[in-house]
Amino acid sequence: MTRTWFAEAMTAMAVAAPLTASAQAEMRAWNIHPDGYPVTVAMSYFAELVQQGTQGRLLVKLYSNGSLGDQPKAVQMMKAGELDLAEFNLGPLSEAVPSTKALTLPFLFRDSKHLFRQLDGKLGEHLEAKLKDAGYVVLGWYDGGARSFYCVNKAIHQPSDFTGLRIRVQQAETAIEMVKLLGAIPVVLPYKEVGDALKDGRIDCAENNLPSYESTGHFKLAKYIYLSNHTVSPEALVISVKAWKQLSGADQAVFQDAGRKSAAKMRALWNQRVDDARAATAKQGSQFATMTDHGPLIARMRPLHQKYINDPLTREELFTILMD
Ligand code: BDP
Repeated sequence: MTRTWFAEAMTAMAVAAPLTASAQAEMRAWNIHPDGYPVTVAMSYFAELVQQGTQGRLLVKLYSNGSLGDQPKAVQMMKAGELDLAEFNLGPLSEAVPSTKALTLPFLFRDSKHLFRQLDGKLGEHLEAKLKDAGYVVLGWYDGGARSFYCVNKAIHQPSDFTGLRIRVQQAETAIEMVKLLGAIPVVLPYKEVGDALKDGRIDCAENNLPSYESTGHFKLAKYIYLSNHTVSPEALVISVKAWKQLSGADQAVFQDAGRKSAAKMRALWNQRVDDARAATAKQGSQFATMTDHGPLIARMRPLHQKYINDPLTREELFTILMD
């Protein structure tokens, strides 16, 4: 695949003449979710705001539903200059930016409110600087939801029920370690393969937030859900530093403003979507077990928490969060 139309247009303009009022460039944006999902709605809104704010000079074309591939593929494409923007989950993204791993630890944030109180302040600025060094400019922090486990054949009620289960996780060290500490077997799989793996028995369980549990149809395959809410971490709307540098200062301001507004929209849509997903899946047979005592599960995570407290790359972030 060649570089994006945007990159070509910008390079040509730099050589030829300043950007004229009528010149138009298209930017490519990646997203894993389907139409109607809060992330997709918010990204479409972002695209609209960019188009308005640049008087139609810059168009953001949204490739949703993972039509360009999974997140690891999108990361590669962004590096190669084949993608300009994306909405990334921090789990896999943090593999490229280790200091952001702190935010992907299980049982760190109580809920999204707790998360965003931190992320919309100094901690967010700090992480944004790290992500920028790694090639990503954060335009908005989206809600990644609270993730819980769901299984095909077995209802989970307590930590010992996890023993020996094969659980799909994202390509993220903290998720892999978490599952090991539960006495289960982590199976790393791309998001789009989880449904088939639940069907053909490659995995017994997966973990995700309720809107994804519903939108992927996993609820039809794995009806036993254990509301552990173990991970509450963000997702980020990012633009590659490469594309960012090709924007004028005025256009960068348009993108930043559009990013902020799209994040506000996404977060506003999210909680309702969680409630709706729970009601819809329960109606179709999903069985929800609530975790009454978080203590035993948190106790199992101690080595993981300890590791990140000891690691100079994540210690500062963790202390900032824990002191809140
Ligand atoms: C969803 C996230 C998406 C991840 C997916 C996963 O929104 O970015 O790719 O989980 O588990 O909740 O891979």
